[in-house]
Amino acid sequence: MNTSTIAAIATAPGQGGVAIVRLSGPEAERILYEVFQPAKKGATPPSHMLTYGHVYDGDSTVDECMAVLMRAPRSYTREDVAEIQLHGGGYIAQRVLELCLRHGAELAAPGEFTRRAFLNGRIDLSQAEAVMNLIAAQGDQSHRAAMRQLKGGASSFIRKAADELYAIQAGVAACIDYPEEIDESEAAADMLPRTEALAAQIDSACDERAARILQSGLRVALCGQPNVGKSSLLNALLGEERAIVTPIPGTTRDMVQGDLILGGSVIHLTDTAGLHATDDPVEQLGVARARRAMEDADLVLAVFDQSRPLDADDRALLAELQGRNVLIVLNKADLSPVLSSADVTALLDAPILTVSAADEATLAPLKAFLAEQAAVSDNLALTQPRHVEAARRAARHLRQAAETARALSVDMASIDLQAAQLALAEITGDEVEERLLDRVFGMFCVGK
Ligand SMILES: Nc1nc2c(ncn2[C@@H]2O[C@H](COP(=O)(O)OP(=O)(O)O)[C@@H](O)[C@H]2O)c(=O)[nH]1
Ligand SMILES: [Mg+2]
Repeated sequence: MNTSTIAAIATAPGQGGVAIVRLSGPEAERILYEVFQPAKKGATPPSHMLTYGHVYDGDSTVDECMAVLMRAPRSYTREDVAEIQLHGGGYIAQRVLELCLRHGAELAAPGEFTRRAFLNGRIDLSQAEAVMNLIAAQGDQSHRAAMRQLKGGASSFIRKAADELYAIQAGVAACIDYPEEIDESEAAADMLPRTEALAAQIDSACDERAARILQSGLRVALCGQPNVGKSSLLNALLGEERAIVTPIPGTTRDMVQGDLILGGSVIHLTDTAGLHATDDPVEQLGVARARRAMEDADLVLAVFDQSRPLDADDRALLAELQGRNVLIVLNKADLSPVLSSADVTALLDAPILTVSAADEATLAPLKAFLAEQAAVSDNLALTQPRHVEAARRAARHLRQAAETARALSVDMASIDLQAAQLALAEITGDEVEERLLDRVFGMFCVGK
């Protein structure tokens, strides 16, 4: 149990309608009524009742405000929690926070309220992370995934897997403890298929690509020769003049990036300098960055000017894109065509769309394609990179256990089974080290 009472400003910095100072811990009630006086004199207000009053600092009135006390365990942290709703603005909130500290509260660390909710058993670790994901969500898709996780979607999948693993472990333990009653081959016949099936089930709940898209959006790189209209396309998709567009080849030297939301998913677009031989040292750096962006991308938009024939650089680009996830975009559809779809798809087997960056209407199929690429199944059990990594590790240990049981003996497999169990427990936080908690909660904002 925590004995300290923590305080922080829970609202974002800057001016707004309301700013909230939040307290949690055994002294929350005392500190609240040291700094806040209800307008209605008499008995202290009941728990969970929003009350009108003032914050005073000695004789001076700091603000007119509302405050609420939520007594344990019916609160976010399961401790006594108090919130003071002040007029928005940095100065008042900072001054009220300082008053709370002067009366004995300690400044909260990032994520410390949620960390207490976890340590006090109100939520598990994957749900705590869901809180952070909800705050960070930029689109409907990542919001839905975070909400599923907060409701315990990942936890219930992992708990079921852990239960099955306990049952397998119990079988192995029985074989070790009662060698006369349970013979080795009998134990193996039960343990092997169940272990392998569990590994397969865990693997199928993992999707690194989906987890990454939910976390940071679909990464799309615009590649192609100078002057084909990459920057124009970026601007047209973003609906703003983000990148500089000129008829002069080599205008874009550095990478220009922008996010847009399509079908509820975040699309992270990177415009590049394009790949071509150049003597200009600045352009060379731009080309190197373009290549890196292309390698990091989930999807490459290979842009061509359909009013020009393919040249050697175009062919080199198409060769380089072999084996990647590519959409070929033939731009400048408003000009008379020289290049046909077949000319390009003969060199690279990839989907193809014809557009004009200058004509909004032609971009609809491109937007639909991007939205489809970024869509993630709503049925995925694990949608967070940390969870997917731990689950993959658990599945590896399970397959290792099966291998050991086959090659050596069933009892030798118990070490790998235990390692798998620990990897699963990391996800829900049933088995956690302080260091893991520091890593998870360190990413939160202060006041949550
Ligand atoms: N006619 C026509 N011109 C375009 C189109 N898209 C881009 N351009 C022009 O092509 C030139 C190069 O465009 P830019 O976006 O800078 O190409 P980038 O070098 O690939 O980034 C500019 O003069 C644009 O106005 C298009 O769809 N149709
Ligand atoms: Mg450009």
